[in-house]
Formats: sequence, structure tokens, C-alpha cells
Amino acid sequence: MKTVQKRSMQDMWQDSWLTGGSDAWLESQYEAWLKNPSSLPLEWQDYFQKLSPDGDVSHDNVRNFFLQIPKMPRSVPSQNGDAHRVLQQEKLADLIAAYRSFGYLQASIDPLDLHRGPSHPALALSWHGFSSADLTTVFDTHSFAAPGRSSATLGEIHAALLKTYCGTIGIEYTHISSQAEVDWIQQRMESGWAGFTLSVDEKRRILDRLVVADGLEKYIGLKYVGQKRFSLEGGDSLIPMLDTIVTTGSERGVREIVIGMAHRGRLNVLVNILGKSPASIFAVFEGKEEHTDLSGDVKYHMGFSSDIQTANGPLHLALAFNPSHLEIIAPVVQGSVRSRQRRRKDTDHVQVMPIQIHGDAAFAGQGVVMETFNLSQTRWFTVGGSIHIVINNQVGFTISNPRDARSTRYCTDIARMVEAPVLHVNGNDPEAVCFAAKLAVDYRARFKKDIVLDLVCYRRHGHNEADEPTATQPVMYRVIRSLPTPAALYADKLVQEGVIDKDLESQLAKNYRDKLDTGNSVVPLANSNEVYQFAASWQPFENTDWKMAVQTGVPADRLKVLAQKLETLPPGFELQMQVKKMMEARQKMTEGEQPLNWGYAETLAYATLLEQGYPIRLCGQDACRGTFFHRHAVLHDQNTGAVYIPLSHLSDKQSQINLIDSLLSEEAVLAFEYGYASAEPNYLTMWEAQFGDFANGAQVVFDQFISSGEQKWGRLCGLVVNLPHGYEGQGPEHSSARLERWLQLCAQNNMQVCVPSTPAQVFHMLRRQMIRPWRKPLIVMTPKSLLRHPEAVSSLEELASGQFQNVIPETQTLNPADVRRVVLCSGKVYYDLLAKRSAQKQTDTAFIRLEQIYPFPEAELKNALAPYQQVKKIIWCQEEPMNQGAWNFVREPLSALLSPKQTLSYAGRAATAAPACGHYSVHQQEQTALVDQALTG
Ligand SMILES: Cc1ncc(C[n+]2csc(CCOP(=O)(O)OP(=O)(O)O)c2C)c(N)n1
Repeated sequence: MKTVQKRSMQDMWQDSWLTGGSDAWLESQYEAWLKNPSSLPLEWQDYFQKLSPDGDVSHDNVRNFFLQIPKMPRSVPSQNGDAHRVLQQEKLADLIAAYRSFGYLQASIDPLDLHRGPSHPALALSWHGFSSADLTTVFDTHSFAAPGRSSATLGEIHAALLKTYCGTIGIEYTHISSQAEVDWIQQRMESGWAGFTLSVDEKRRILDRLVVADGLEKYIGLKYVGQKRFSLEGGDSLIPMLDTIVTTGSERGVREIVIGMAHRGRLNVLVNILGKSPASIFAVFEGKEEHTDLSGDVKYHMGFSSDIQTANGPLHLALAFNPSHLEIIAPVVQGSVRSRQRRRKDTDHVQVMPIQIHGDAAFAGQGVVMETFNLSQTRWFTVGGSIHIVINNQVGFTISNPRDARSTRYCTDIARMVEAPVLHVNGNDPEAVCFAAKLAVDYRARFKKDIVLDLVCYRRHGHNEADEPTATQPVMYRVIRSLPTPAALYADKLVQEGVIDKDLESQLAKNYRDKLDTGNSVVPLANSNEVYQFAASWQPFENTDWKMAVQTGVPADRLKVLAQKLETLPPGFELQMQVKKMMEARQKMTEGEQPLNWGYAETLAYATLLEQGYPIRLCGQDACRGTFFHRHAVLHDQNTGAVYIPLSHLSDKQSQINLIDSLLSEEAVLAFEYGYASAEPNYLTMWEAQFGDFANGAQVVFDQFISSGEQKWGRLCGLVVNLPHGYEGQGPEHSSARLERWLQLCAQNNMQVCVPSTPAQVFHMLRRQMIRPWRKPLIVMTPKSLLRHPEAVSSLEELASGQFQNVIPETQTLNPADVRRVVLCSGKVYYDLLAKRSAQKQTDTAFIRLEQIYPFPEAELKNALAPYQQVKKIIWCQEEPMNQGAWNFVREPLSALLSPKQTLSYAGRAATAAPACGHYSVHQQEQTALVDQALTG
């Protein structure tokens, strides 16, 4: 390549690397670079730029020549026949490459034929210098020749390209950088799709699936007129698509599928894929469903699971409970799948497969889609690929103009970020739909990556059944109203092919209606002794009470043994200097030479749980080290970079711990952890925010799942959420974890909100979370400065005995008769109050710490207040502004505990818009003032 000499353009063309036997792919890259350098990644741009031809033949010469090629007369001098043949073959290679890369732009994927965009110039024969005279020229080709032949005319090849890449499937795959994947897909498309045929039985099966999809909607539409069901009609092919995925999946070893989907078509999937009994769905339409103590949810959000019978044995299907918030279910499903894969020891991600069903507007619009794709190939979050289906009905509520719905050409373009193949399929060609579905399952099985099926269809009615679509989409709906159903269209096709009788469609429809009338499941279900063996049992956690006492202490000698194991490193393991100091300090704590700090107690909590058989998954941004340098659960050898995790080296029988530095997402990562924890009651699953305030980026997960999932759907979950919180002058964003937000969400014992103030408290709190048979989310305000505060320490004995104290009464010996005020508080401010009281040698003020704010520990607080009956002033002190923190939550239940002679008052910052001020000096003045106010009020 580097030895191009000064020669004429024609010479150069004839024997330079442009025409000769160099690698076809490299050539195509070079050509792409010549046409448009910025179309290639920077490293390739750089590579070609540096690959400068010798002498005065520059890239510019080559580029100029190359760009002339399409315009050049194609009749190469006859005296050079070989050159002509090579040139023609090269032009053909360009043409084929163009169809592989851009054919999808011209594919016939829209059943409404409304939005066919501009095509690509390289799809025209003339772009490559071919004229109609060339159509009969014969070329060597295996891919596009008729079976048994190794050559075809240009006309035949062009027709095959159109059929393969511009038919009812438009496939995007040449953006994938793995040549193995590209080759695999190419082969599937060029031999598989081009020659795709189905047996008569398969065709009948597809027709039957279309008939049931349509039949259910019509049945409900007629029986329950105007009631919301978010009809699938127009996207009917979803049912044969899912049917194919389930069948093919079961052939490839899939034993469990978890589906995430929104409202559209959900009832149809429940009845026709999962086999939920139609009677139970009709009962909801009739208002006759069973009521429980829970507050419940609307019918198109409810989840369900079943065991269906396939030719390859039973297959467990689960449709995840779903809030209204579009797309947020995707990471929850991923987490659930990962948890189920772990339970089955399915490390190759074969047995459990996710299907994510999206709407076109939501897929393009919601940021969590991108976050979930970003999780998809990472070490601790991958599930070996998801099959994404977009029910692309080309309208989102009332938006249908793509120029308003997104800035990308396709609603699926976000998937290109993970180099997922995308198949746009015309929903009115159900055979193409099934071909694409099969390809998707095989691709995932082979490459363990995400793949997208863009089911291009339409929405026969309005957004819901009470909604009139022509008000905003008159033209689109004129077309839609003229379209026969997908079932009718396909039945016509099969009649024309002579595959079925004319009346088969109506017979199938009648049979289906008869089945619906019985109310029984319309899907063959697995027989009862074959059903799902891998379900987690939540039964021990049902109807239990948060007040039950559990012993969480661990004998001191056992703690010492574990601590010594945690402090033992592999020979020669070189710690970083500060980490070494931390480890030395921990050794002193074990020896009883120093009191225990936060990191020590927390680590021992994990060690004891692991030893007792509770696995742990702790995940967050920088969670392995700990944002505030206190945890160091994963150690790094300074010489070799090797990693050592002491918590994984306790004993051969211990449970597994996964310590995870997550990628920089709150919403998708927290949703994933919620999904994980919801599928596994005996796993201590923890998510840690970098600073507590960042949790609001995941607010949907708190509102829609963590706080309300049990009441809406009866789903228990023991997820722990660590939110660093405390006013230390770090400004408005890093002081507050917005304690008030979580408290506002608390009711019906839905979750716990704790603010532990000592290392022993965090030890017992974490252990209680697993040992007490009560699974509720635990929101923890975790400390920052307290991690190193000399007073925020505990003794080994405090870990060895006792339990988590929901309330910590006054710890110093005060004479209750001297006490004139009782200050109640939570968290770090206790230590500020303590310091001032000690400095002032004040004996007239008692402190009570509220360590669990919800469920409100009324009885324990009453006991703690009991010695101070004569005290008139009860003060709630907090460092958060008055409109924030716990004040508004605690004032009512606290007041209820006081005698008529006692008054409750507030000591703290005034109400403010921001959580904290931005100036350190102001912060200090405020902090001093609120402590003074509490101690003198
Ligand atoms: C996060 C969120 N924002 C807004 C809505 C309200 N909403 C419900 S359905 C819908 C349109 C969704 O369009 P698309 O994703 O194309 O699905 P389709 O309803 O067409 O099947 C909207 C905006 C919602 N449910 N969730």
C-alpha cells in the first residue's frame, strides 16, 4: 500500500490496492473515508491519514479519482479486458455493500406507507456507474445467485438485493464492529430471508395467532364498550412474534422469560401468551374482582406469571408489574432476570431471557432507555442480552410527526449505542415478523447481546378506547380506517396461495370466541407437577410485624475471629499508604486498643451475615472503596494492581458477596437493584447513592416501586438504600438526602427510614434487615463526617449484645430532677449538641435520639421520655431547614406522646428554598445558632 509510485490515474486504478486483492472490508473503509473522512471513527481517520502514499501521489489525488469513478465512462478500453472485468466486479461489490448498509432506508416497512423517508443515493445502480445495458452482464456470485448456481446477471443480483434488504424487513447491522456478528447476520439475511419459506402448519399457526390477537380485542370491545383496554389492534403481529420467540427460545434452552411492557396490548399478552384466564380479566371489567387489604392497581398494570407447556417442556413466563411511567420497568426486569439467572446458576445467561416491549414514542423519549442499554454489557448487570420489541404504531398519544417525536430518524436509533442490530419489520407481513423474531432469539443465544425488533404497525383506535384519534390525526386515520385487519390480510394471502380454505379465518375466530366464553385459559399450561421449581419463597415474610424483636448480636470471640480474617492479606500484598493505615487501625480495634469506627462495624455486619448464609450485593458509584474512603472492601495491590476482597475469604462455606462500582446512573441502577431484590428475599441487596441528594434522579423508582409496590401489587422487597446525609457546610447539593421526601412517602408500614448514629447501630440495623423475617425497603441516612468522628464509635461488646435501638435514650448519667429540657434529634446533629453540652458542663438538658423515624417507634419513645415527666420543654432539634428534615413528620406523633403540661418546640434553621446555604462561614453560624437554640430554648 505504501509503495504507490507516481503514475497516471488510470495506472493507479488498474493495479493499486484500490483494485487488487486487498481485504474487501478495509477497502470499503478506505472508500468511506475518501468519500467522507468524518464518517469513520477517529482512529481510522488517523490510520488512513498516516497511510500516506509515497511520492507526490497524495490522498487527494486518490480521492479526486475515486469521486470521479461514478461519472467515468464505463467502457474500459477493450484491449484491457481483465481490467474491465475487475472494475465491474468492484462496482458490484460497492453496490452490494451499499444495500447491506443502507438498504433498510428504502425498505417497505410501513403498513400505512406514510413515512417513507429519503433513500440513499448509493442504492441506485447509476451511483456505481452501472447503466441499464449492464443488467444482463453476468457476475460471479454465490450469495445472490439462484440455488445451485455460482453466477447471476446484474439484474438478478439487484432484484435479490431489493428482496433481501428493501422488502418488508429493513435491517441495520453494518454499524456493528464485530465482523463475526456482521457475517452471521449477513448470512441469515442473504440465505435465510431471501429464500424464506414456511410449512403449511407454520402458516396456519401464524394465522391462528393473528386471529386470537384480534379476537380478544373485539370480544372485550363489544362486551365492555368504551372501557379502557389499550387495544393492540393494528399491532396484532406482536402475538405471533412473541409466540415465535417463546417457541424458538424453548428450543434454545430458555426455561424462563421475564417480560416488561407498558399498557398497549398488555391484556392480549396476558391472555394469549401467558395463558391468564380470560374470566379473571373479565371479572375486573365487571368490577367483580376479589378485593384484598391492599390498595391495588388498574388492570393494565398488573403482573402475572404462569408455566406454559412447550414442545420442549414447561416454560415459566412472568409479566412484570408495571407503573404508568413508561420505560422504567426495563431496568427492573433486567435486575429480576439477573437475580433469577443467579438462582439457577445460569452463568451463561441461557435459561432466563428478558423481553422488553416498548412504545415508539417512549423508546425514543425516555432517558432510562439509554441508561438501561448502558447497563446491558457491564459485568455486574448483564443478562446476556435482551430482546427488545418496539410496538411502533407511529403515534405516541397524539404525536405522530417524527419531527416532533424525536431528533433521530428511527425511534430505535438509541440502540445503536450498544451496536445492537435493529430489524424494522412491517407488521402487516407476519411471516417477516416471525423470521425476524427467530433471528433475534438466535442472535441473542449466539452473541449474548441486545437486539431490537421494530414492529412497524399502526393503532386502530385512539390512545385508549375513549379517545377520538381523528381530532389530531385525520390523514393517518383515514388510511387506517381503510385497512383490513392483519388477520384478514394474511388469510387472503393464504387463500390465494391455496394453503387454506376461504372460511378458515372465520372458523378460527368462532372457535376462539367459544373458548373465551368458557373463561378458561386459552394457552396450554404445564401440568401441575412440572411447574416452576425455582420460585423464591416469600411466605416466611408474609403477615410479620416490624415490632418483633430479633437477636442481632454476635459473640465477641466470633467477631474477633472474623475481624482477624478480614485483616489477613495474601503474602506480599502491598496496600496504598492510607489504606494501610486504615487496616492497621482496624487491627488495633480488634485488639481492643481503639474503639470501633463505622467502617469496621459495617464490614463486620457483612462478614457475620455472609457466615450465616446471607449473600450480599452492594452496589453504588464507588461503593467498593466508599465515596468517603471508609469502606475499602476491595483492596488493590500497589505493585501488581491485583484485587483482594477480604469479605470473600472468610470460609469455604460462606455466602457470596458482590461489591459493585456501578456506572454513573441512579435511575436505571436503582431500578435494577429493586428488580434484583424483589426476586430474592434472602439476599442483602443494597444501593448506595454517592451523595444522598443524587437519589432524586431515581425518584420514579422510589415513588412507583419502593414505597408503593407492596400496596399496589403485593410485592415485598427488602432493598436497602444508603443515602449519605448531614450538614457539613458542603453546600446546597451535598448536605441533604431530602429526609422529608422519604418520610412523606411513609404509610401503612411500607418501608423503614433510619438514621443510625453509631457504628453499633449500623451493625445491628444491617443484620436486623436479614434476620428479622420482615422484608420492607430500608432507607438509611448514612453519615459522612461521622465516619471519622472521635465520638461516633462503639465497643466490641456493643456488637456482641443488644439489638438495633429505634430510640437511644440519654446515655449519660443525669439527675432527671435537674433536667429542664429534653432535646430530641436524629443523626449527626447529636454530636454537635453533645460537644456543646459537654463544653458548657450543662446538666439540665437530656438528649434522646430517634434512630428509626418510620415506622414511628411510639412505645420506645414513650419509655425514653418517661423519666422526664416533670420537664416542660421538649425540643425537636434538626440541622435541616424547618420545611425539610423530619420536623413536619414527627411533630404530630411526638406531640401525642406529651403530657398537657409539656410543649413541643423547634430548634433549627428557618424554612428555605434550597436545602443548605453555599457559604461555609454562614453554615457555621447557622449550625452554632441552632445548637444554642436547642440548649437554651
Ligand atoms: C413517563 C411518562 N410520561 C408520560 C406518560 C403519559 N403517556 C401514556 S401513554 C403515552 C404515549 C406513549 O406512546 P408510545 O410509547 O408510542 O406507546 P403507544 O401508547 O403508542 O403504544 C404517554 C405520553 C406516561 N405514561 N409516562
